[in-house]
Formats: sequence, structure tokens, C-alpha cells
Amino acid sequence: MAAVAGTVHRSVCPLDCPDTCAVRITVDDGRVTRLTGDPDHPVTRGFACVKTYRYPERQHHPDRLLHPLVRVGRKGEGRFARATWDEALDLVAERTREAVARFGPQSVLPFSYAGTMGLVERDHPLAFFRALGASELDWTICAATGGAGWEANYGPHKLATAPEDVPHARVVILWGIDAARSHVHLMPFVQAAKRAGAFVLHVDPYRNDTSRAADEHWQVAVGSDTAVALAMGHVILRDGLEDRDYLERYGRGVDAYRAAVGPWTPERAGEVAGIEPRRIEDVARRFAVERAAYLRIGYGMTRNEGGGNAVRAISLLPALTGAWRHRGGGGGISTSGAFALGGPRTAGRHLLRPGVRHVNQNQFGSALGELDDPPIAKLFVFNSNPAAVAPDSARVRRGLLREDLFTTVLEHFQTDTADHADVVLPATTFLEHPDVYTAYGHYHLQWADPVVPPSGEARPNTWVFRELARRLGLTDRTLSWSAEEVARELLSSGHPHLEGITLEALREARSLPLRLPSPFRPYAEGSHHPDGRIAFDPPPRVVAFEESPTEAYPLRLISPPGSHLVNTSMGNVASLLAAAGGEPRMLLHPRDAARYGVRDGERHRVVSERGAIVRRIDVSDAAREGVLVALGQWWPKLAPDGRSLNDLTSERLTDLGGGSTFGNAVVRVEPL
Ligand SMILES: Nc1nc2c(c(=O)[nH]1)N[C@H]1C(S)=C(S)[C@@H](COP(=O)(O)OP(=O)(O)OC[C@H]3O[C@@H](n4cnc5c(=O)[nH]c(N)nc54)[C@H](O)[C@@H]3O)O[C@H]1N2
Ligand SMILES: Nc1nc2c(c(=O)[nH]1)N[C@H]1C(S)=C(S)[C@@H](COP(=O)(O)OP(=O)(O)OC[C@H]3O[C@@H](n4cnc5c(=O)[nH]c(N)nc54)[C@H](O)[C@@H]3O)O[C@H]1N2
Ligand code: SF4
Ligand SMILES: [Mo]
Repeated sequence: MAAVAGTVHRSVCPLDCPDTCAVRITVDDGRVTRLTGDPDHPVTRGFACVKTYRYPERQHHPDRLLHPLVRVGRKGEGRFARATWDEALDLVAERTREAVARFGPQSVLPFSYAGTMGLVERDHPLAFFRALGASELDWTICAATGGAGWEANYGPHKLATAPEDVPHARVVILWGIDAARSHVHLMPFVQAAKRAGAFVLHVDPYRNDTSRAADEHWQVAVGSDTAVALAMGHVILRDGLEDRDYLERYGRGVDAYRAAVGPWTPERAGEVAGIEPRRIEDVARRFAVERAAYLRIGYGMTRNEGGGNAVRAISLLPALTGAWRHRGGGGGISTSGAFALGGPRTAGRHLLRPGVRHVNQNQFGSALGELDDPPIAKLFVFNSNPAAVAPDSARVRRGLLREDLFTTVLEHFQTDTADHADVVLPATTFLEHPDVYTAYGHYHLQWADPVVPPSGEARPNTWVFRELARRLGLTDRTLSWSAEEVARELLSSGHPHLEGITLEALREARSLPLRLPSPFRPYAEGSHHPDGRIAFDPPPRVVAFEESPTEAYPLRLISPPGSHLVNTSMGNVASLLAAAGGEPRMLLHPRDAARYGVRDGERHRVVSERGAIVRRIDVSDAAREGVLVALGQWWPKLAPDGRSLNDLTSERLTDLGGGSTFGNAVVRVEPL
């Protein structure tokens, strides 16, 4: 029988990705059959990405969680029995009440992150925890170091040159970002700049599609970025190529910076990074002379002990040359600071108790294992898969296995984290609930309505916390807000960037550009520090890493994004796993392979001080010598040894912002 032509609906990709694409969803007979990029959206421009094209497969996956489940097996075994919503929620409420009565409310902890970037389903649940007085989870796993580095220079509110302006750039530097993979919708704008004559440089220890799209690739040593950026500053100041007028008006502490870059000659930095000093000279001069130079920083080089200083050193370069004054110039790490959303009651801010305990998300394993004043007794996990993604996962698993911990997981699938739950609750996807979306790679605010009914008995996170609030006698009105009410509060900040953007206008248009000056030149007239100046002082410093290669652990491990996976969110979509090579893979340079007896394409043991896993290793000079490159994150239970990549990583924090150090671990490889 001929298929009925589907209905096409508009939506927004909810994945943790700077692009926040506007998408079109075809629904046939109640089923999502197709997802494409919206041709009318100025940044999406008609294409989605290899990952999200497969979302229909995820949406209708036979393993979707369709009913609440209550544990019947041993802790961590993953055996559950079906329950009704009332049974499951009554049990969770009762156990929460018990924990609060015995240990106080701070024995309750939410663990969540950006499984969905929708502000209703991501942020509003926090109001429940704030009303309860639970411990606060600091969201440090991803962007904390980059944000802290940026803000040290430029003050609060991360802003960036709009992607739509990039074609005006004469020099493009993509530094520690695999844009062809993790920010694909930037690439057409970069290509346009290149066609118009711009020079494009990629700085990354791993040679990938972004390197191939560039004119030049610096395959730098992990953690050498600060030295390289200081050497560029050295060349610019030595040759008098700085924008003196800009620095006089808007710089602070330039003399201290000048003194700090003095010793960082291109020769010395080149030695540290493994690049020709001449190349540093040439690019630094070009960057300064062309003025409209665009320097896009990624999170790759923020994930080590010196990441905060690296971001500071790199992001001072467009200030040194006054690139922010020129259309297409500047750059940035994130556009998120322009979305000045949020009234006083957003995410329950008004309910926050002073002095409440904070738990750093990167120290989740120790928090579960060691906190005792009070202990974590009741854990809620949603929008995240910490058994896979949090550092030192063996420690996380030990914590999750505690018999005296009661864990509730809201999920689409039975992840490794859900296997450790006492109660698993089925959550709706972005296709099944309404939400509002900001972005960290562009300046368009978006709204999406559901396009299909919930699968099985799945419910939005916000519904679950509303029901729990009622059972626990929490009465703050915001706890029962609808998505529309949450959105209205978000839009009520009164900030000029939101002028004229009402919920009605947003629902009607689906995507609205923020009200920014055109062209938008953030920092053309200084920073958001109280004195309006950009802080060159204290100058960024080259951080000596505590965890560094040794004879026992001679290789640095980094884990850039997989081409076909987004964190672990697509980690059970068969077509994507097949396209990604069927099992998790790593890359090692031929000379290292020869040194450590690694045979191309075979499985090896990878060992750090914290654990050991088995992975297939491909021998390739796409990896820098001395660096083992793990491609993407897999569900531990779908890896050949059932183990997480993060069995190898540590809870060590970065120099700024208390961030994660996934790119810091040192390891060795051994034949099996
Ligand atoms: N396909 C895909 N896209 C994704 C994701 C995914 O998993 N898959 N994840 C999403 C998320 S959550 C995020 S935060 C973003 C992150 O995306 P990006 O901002 O691009 O950051 P990373 O992916 O961490 O790393 C980018 C590059 O930095 C390199 N790198 C590592 N260490 C260093 C270093 O010391 N110096 C330099 N110069 N480079 C280094 C890595 O090899 C990598 O190629 O991507 C998002 N998009
Ligand atoms: N070794 C190593 N570890 C890393 C990284 C690395 O580079 N290397 N990257 C780190 C980074 S950058 C990040 S951002 C984190 C990401 O870590 P996480 O935030 O945990 O991201 P995901 O692994 O994608 O898991 C998100 C989960 O949320 C669920 N989810 C999605 N939408 C919804 C929803 O609407 N409701 C509910 N209830 N659940 C939903 C998905 O099914 C998925 O299981 O991982 C970090 N871990
Ligand atoms: S993952 Fe990123 S590039 Fe892919 S559709 Fe979603 S927002 Fe767009
Ligand atoms: Mo991230």
C-alpha cells in the first residue's frame, strides 16, 4: 500500500551542540520518519548532521523506556519490574522524605546536564531541588573552564562574532575546536571566508576534517597552547603590530602582559608545541596585519590542568590587535551570554538557600563515596549519563552501588546509569514535549512544540518534578508551572536583546534573532568588567601539569568528539554505531605504535593509574606523537569490555573554574 504523505512539522535539535539547528520533522501515521535541517534558518541553512539525521531511529528505538520501573535485582544488575506511575512516584517521594527526615535536605542531590538543551526540561526541574533545599550540583563537566578563562579577560556574558559575519574575516583560526564535527554549521561561513581569500589555520593535536578544510594545521602538543599564544603576543608587540588606540582605551595591564610574553619567543614556544617558529611568526603577523581576524576557540584545549590560562592567552589576541573592531573579526568561545533570559524565579532562583552545599560534578564519585555531613542518600539523575561521562567512572560506579543510596533516573533508555537505579522513569524526547532553546554558536532564540504524542507512558521531566513536589507538600507556585509559564518568566528579564520577543511572537516565528546591533561587534568598545576594560593582568601563565607522562604512563589521552556520536546520547543507535566503526576506536602515531608494540587495528589494553580498558587501536599519524586519541564516547556496556573510557580519567580539576580534565590523563598501551 502506498504510504500516506507525511506531515512536516518544525522543531529544534535539543542536543548539546553549538548549532542548535532548526529542523523539519516528517510524521507519518504518528511515527517520525524523517528529520532534515530547516532551509529557512539563517544558520542551519537546510542541513542537519550525520548524527541527528538518525534521530527517527532513536525516537522509535525498540528499547525506548515506556513504563516506570522499580528495581527487583541486586543493585547495579539492571533487573526491574514494571510499575504504575503512582507506585513509582509514591516510592520515590517516600524515600526522599526519609532521606530528608534522617539527614536533612542536603542529602538529596540532582545530577543533570545537557541531554536536552531546552530550558524548560533542562533548567526548570532545578526549582524542585531548590524548594527542597537539596545540595546544588555545579555544572562543571564541560564549559566551566572555558567560561572562567573568557570571563577573566572579558567579564561576565560570553559573546562571540556571529557566524553570519565570519565570511568577512581575512584570517580564521580554529583553535582546539573540531568544527567540521562539533560545530558543522560554522563551516560554510568559514568556507565563504576562505573563498574570498581568507587564510584558515587549525590548531589541534589530532588531524581531522577541520584540519583538512584549513590552509594550515598546527599539530601542537597537548597543553602547549598558552605558550604558542604568548609567543604570538610576543611577535605582535615586538613588531609594533598591536592596536595601540584600542589598548589605550580598553586594555588593562598591558605592560604586565608585555613583560610576560617577553620570554616566550617563537623559538621557545615552537619547541614546547612542536611547531616551526617561522610559522608562529608568520601567522602572528598576518593575524595582526589583516585586522579582521576571527579566532574561534573550542573546548578541546580547556580540558586539562592549564586550560583556563590557555583560553585567556588565546582570547587576548583579538584584543591585542583590535580585531573586535572589524566586521568578521574577533571570534569567541560561545554566544550564550547574549541570551539574557530569566526573571527572578527562573529555575527556582528565588528558592535558593544561602550557604547550601555545592557538589562539583567532576567529583561525583568522591561525593557519593566520601561526603558524610550529610551523606548523599537520595540521588536524582536526568538529562545525563554519569556512569559513562563523569571522570573516574570506576569510583562513580562504586558510589552508585552503595546499598544505602536511593537513585531515581529519568531516561529515554536503559543506560549504564539507569542500570544502577532503584527507580527508572521514562522521559519524553524533544519531539514529545514543548521547549525553548538558546544556543552557544549563534544568536537565534527558538521554540518547539511537540510533534508526536509521548511514547508509551513517557512524561516530561517537568511533569515528574511537579508530581513529586505535590507529594512532598512543596507549594511554591513555580513548581507547577507549564512550559508556557516557564517561557514567559524566561522572556521577562527586560533585557534589550529580547525587546519585542514575546512568547506569542516566538511561537509564531519559531526562531527569532536576538535584537543585536548590526553588524554585531562585541567588545569593539571594551569589556563587561566594571571598568569596561579587557584584563591583560594578571597575565596568563604557562601551567606545569601535575599529571604528566612518565615511563610507566608515557602517552597523553585525549577524547575529541566522535563523528557519529554526541556524547553518549546516540550511543545505542545501530546505524550510527556501525558508521563509527562498530566499536570504540583509538588512534596512535606509527612511531608510538612501534615503540609500544601496537598492531594496527587490533585490541589492546589501555591503562592509567585509575583503571584499565580494552580498545581497538588504529595506527595513524592523524594522532600526534605521544598522544592517544579516543574517538567519541560509547555506552560502557556496548564497549567490548563493558567499561567506560572514563575509567582512565581523573577527578583532577583545571586551573580556572573547577572544570574537568578529560584531556589530561596519562596512559600506556599494552598488547592483550
Ligand atoms: N559529533 C559530535 N559533536 C559534538 C559532540 C560530540 O560528542 N560529537 N559533543 C558536543 C559537546 S558536549 C561539546 S562540549 C562540543 C565540544 O566541541 P569542541 O569545542 O570542538 O571541543 P572538543 O570536542 O572537546 O575538542 C576539540 C578539539 O580539541 C582538540 N584538543 C584536545 N586537546 C587539545 C589541546 O591541548 N590543545 C589544542 N589546541 N587542541 C586540543 C581535540 O583533539 C579536538 O579535535 O561538541 C559538541 N558537538
Ligand atoms: N572522557 C571524556 N568524558 C567526557 C567528555 C570528553 O570529551 N571525554 N566530554 C564531556 C562533555 S563535554 C559533556 S557535555 C558531558 C556530557 O555528558 P551528558 O550530559 O551525560 O551527555 P550524554 O552522555 O549525551 O547523556 C545525556 C543523557 O540524557 C538523556 N536525555 C536526553 N534528553 C532528555 C530529556 O529530555 N529528558 C531526560 N530525562 N533525559 C534526556 C539521554 O538519553 C542521555 O542518556 O560528557 C563529558 N564527558
Ligand atoms: S547535533 Fe548539532 S549539528 Fe547536528 S542537528 Fe543537532 S544542533 Fe545541528
Ligand atoms: Mo560538552
